[in-house]
Amino acid sequence: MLHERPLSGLSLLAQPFIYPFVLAHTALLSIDMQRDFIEPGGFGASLGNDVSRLRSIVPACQTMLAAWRRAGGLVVHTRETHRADLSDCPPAKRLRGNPALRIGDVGPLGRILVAGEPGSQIIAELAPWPGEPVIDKPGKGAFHATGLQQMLEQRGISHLIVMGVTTEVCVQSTMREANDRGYDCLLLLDCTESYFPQFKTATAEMIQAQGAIVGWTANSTQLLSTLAESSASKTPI
Ligand code: C5J
Repeated sequence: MLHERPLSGLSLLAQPFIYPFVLAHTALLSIDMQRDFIEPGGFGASLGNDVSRLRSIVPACQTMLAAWRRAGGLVVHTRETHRADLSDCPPAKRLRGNPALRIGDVGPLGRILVAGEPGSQIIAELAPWPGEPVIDKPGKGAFHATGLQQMLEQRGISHLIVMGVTTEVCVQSTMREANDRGYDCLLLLDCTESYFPQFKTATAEMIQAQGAIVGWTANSTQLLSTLAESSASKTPI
């Protein structure tokens, strides 16, 4: 089958310049595409946000996931969740937000941001496939207090292509953590969203400014083209 052949030495048109990567050393990181952020009744909605903004990226994320899986690339998912006893949720985090519905309180999607509750699940359209790593994280950044770095090291991953929500919180925090650890990161702009459009724009600008000081940005169509061209060039005539 085509996808069993490793695709190597790929590159895509990105900002501020070309992003080179090797498929076998690159993971697609899908951040916090959970009901708690995307559906009414969850954490995001409890903070007064319009969650429909986040749902708008789901079709692009689905297309990207399908193409990446078809190419044989590693997909890693994250979820922002806390233990049922909230022992991994610092009071400094819990006591901010909406005093009427805090992390751990029971809302329409179960206990807010608690592992195993309906709200903590990744939405069905972007659900992990069996065998794909899922990182439960108590922080905004996916490296804080998780085994993500060790898992990526074990798999020889040096590059992260990032999608998910929200752009300026968990996505940007994770990219900054990854950048400091030496990963080359690219953010897929049409596969990430914020409750605040101006925050998404600002995040995209600050990531790729100053010669990719945090990383690269591109639309998923660029990555889809790269994967399609690479696949076509390997098809026997
Ligand atoms: C937030 C996240 N926004 N996943 N979490 O609190 O971005």
